[in-house]
Amino acid sequence: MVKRFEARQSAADVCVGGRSDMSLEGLRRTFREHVFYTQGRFPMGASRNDLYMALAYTVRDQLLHRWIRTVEQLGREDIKIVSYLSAEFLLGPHLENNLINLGLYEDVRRTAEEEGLDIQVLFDQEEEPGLGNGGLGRLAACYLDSLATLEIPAMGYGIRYEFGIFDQEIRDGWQVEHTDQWLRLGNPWEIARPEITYHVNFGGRTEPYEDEQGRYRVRWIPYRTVKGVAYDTPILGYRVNTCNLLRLWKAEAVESFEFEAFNVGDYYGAVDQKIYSENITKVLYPNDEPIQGKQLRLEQQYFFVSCSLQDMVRIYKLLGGDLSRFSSHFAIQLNDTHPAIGVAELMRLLVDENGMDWEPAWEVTCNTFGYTNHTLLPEALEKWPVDLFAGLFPRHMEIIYEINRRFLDEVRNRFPGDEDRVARMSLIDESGERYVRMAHLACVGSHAVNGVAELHTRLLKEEVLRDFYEMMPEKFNNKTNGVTPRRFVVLSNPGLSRLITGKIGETWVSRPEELRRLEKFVDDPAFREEWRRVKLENKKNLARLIRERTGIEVDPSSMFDIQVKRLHEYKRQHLNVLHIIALYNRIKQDPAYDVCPRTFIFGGKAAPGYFMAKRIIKLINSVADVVNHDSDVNGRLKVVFFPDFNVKNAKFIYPAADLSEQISTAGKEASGTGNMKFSMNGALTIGTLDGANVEIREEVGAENFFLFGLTAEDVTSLQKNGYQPMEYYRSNPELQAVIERISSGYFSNGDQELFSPLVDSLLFHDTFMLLADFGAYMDAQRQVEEAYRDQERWTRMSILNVARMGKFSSDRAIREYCKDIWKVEPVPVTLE
Ligand code: Z57
Repeated sequence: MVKRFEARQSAADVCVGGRSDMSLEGLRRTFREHVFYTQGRFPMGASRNDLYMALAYTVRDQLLHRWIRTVEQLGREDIKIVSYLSAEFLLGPHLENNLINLGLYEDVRRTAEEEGLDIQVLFDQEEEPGLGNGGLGRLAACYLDSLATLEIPAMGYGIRYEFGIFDQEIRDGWQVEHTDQWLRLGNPWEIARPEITYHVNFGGRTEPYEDEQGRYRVRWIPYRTVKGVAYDTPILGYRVNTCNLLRLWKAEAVESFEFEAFNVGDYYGAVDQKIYSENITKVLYPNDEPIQGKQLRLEQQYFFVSCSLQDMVRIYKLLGGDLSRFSSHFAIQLNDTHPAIGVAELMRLLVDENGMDWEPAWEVTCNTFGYTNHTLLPEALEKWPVDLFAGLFPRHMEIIYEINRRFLDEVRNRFPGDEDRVARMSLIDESGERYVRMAHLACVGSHAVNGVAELHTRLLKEEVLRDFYEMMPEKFNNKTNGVTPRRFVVLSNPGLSRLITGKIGETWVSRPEELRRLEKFVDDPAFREEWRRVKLENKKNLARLIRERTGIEVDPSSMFDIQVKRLHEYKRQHLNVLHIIALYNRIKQDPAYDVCPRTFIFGGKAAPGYFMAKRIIKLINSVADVVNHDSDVNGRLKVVFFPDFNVKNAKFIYPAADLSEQISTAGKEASGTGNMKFSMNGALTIGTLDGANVEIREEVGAENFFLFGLTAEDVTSLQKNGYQPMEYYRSNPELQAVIERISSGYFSNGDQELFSPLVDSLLFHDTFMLLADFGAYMDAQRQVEEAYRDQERWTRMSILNVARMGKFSSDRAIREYCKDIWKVEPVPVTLE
């Protein structure tokens, strides 16, 4: 496959090319060496994977110098390091992203071409590390990208799941899950650090004792011990030398000679122990929302948090630091409550393991932690049964009781006689079975608490964390989410990136406020023409992929109306389906009905145990089967469920969208980040006043956004006054006809049972108020249609969306975290 080699310097592409510190000839030589020395192949015998691996190692070599220089900086005592603790990091493929950030994309593409290789084929070979479920995990990945780009010394800490989020197949319209095997062919992006290990304890009991100074102390006598091993992945910033580190922990059994001491001669006991230990990091829980009381999940959380905190304490001690000043060297962010046990663990490390007194240790702890909340759904707030918690972590349980005792004293001081408030705020829920409330622990143990969009933060203050806000308002702040324009525009949408760069230069990639300069071109018909050409090209690419993955033919000149995100009732994919059926009914009633040709595209995974979500997937596919083959429709409407939506596929989906569906029940979606990815790629949004939609609409202008539906306040008051979905049903004949289509069995070969759980839930409960919003949604869709028919108008709106989305860069979000919460400054890295 490798044909010829001549050194030739390529002209740097304006957008994805750029400078490099290696000649083309050097790249070519390194690549060939990796084919031979790393993969053990002659060029002719190299498989596609060998070639991918060789290229990945070639690129990784380019990162290492920067990485080592960055890690050296982390060892300076005069700098402060951000530690981002997250149970999920949904990184997506590394190769293309690293090439863009290095500025080597164009050089490497040409070098590959000269070797007779299509670089896209090599990109395709990379299995993405799917170490996350959805928004929360992807946000963590965007934040790592921005931290490095802004030259902030930072570490990500998490779990090296052997099996990430499952692969989704659609079989007969149903979701079928397959275990992910991202490590099967090896992972060239990680470096194992077998010498960086920590012991993590579980179970057992505690015991008081007196130390040398005669002070009262407690020691933990655990029942079992697991070893955590570090695996490091370099995270390079965009066109900078900062290359931070993502450290993921793998669980292993402690060395066998050590547990021989525990279980004398019990070989099979030792084998069981080994299997049991390695279980901890086997698999990601595939649930985007709550996981009820699964012991292994709690073990995962403590496992990675304990390893990470021990690592920070070790690094800090290497600097000769005095632990009372720990918080001036580390700012730790808790990505949701999953790592919140860290508050108790840091206290244990400081007090039990390092002999600090409680009060100074508590001050260090509070100054170190910040907590980000990501949900308003009450059922998603994590809590653990006290028995389970105390059984696994007897010492942490005691520490939490002590934190609680002191905290509730303060509450009583501030609000004398208000025992209801004390019960509401307690770290322990004692209203029935006793639970540890992780969000309360996180709030009390952090100096900063933030929501992820303005509306979300306001609702946190008013509802979910209201008591905490009343007592400590100074802790609360908003940090509206953002996404990285590197992956979601430059990498995903090279056509649009080139068009933009041709007009305003390439600085927008790091400073997307500059996209505003596109506004002055909205009146240029030639520019609008170009803009449409780019979109059409992206739609053709997606159409090709849809044909490959589903066999469905879609028309790239139809409106691409897309909803991709985890399947959840609050996100209301089924409201979108109701609209499709309504249009279908209009056509059936009058085949001459002038419908705007549309392709409805859905994608997203359902938690394997989430019955309703899986039924919604089946409904989408059943409606697709009927609509796509109906001769009255005659191809004017197409419905597609794109299987296995993930970061890799997302690259083809966001850039191809005309319309972005952001239709959650107001007050339920904390922020949303897909909404930002769509709009940055020139899609217009149809959406509710929920999460960051509110701010997107403010930025792009109300006239460039299709708003509909109840407000969060409307939702609350409707609920309070006894919401009756039947009233909406009775007063809307079109809605009745839509529901009738489903319940009659029209989409299920006459089976009236298949969708009855969905229909009944809508008619009799409708927790997420689809029926209340149906009419408004239909009206807004009518406006969408009208706007789309006027392509010049639509293009203007699309351009203005892109031009005004600068705020939603994760760089802006990270700058705010740095200034308001972490108090950290950039530390540029030099290579010499
Ligand atoms: C998750 O992906 C999110 C919240 C959660 O509590 C869990 Br668990 C997983 C999402 C929110 O639903 C989105 O609205 C938000 O944009 C995202 O987190 C990032 O903040």
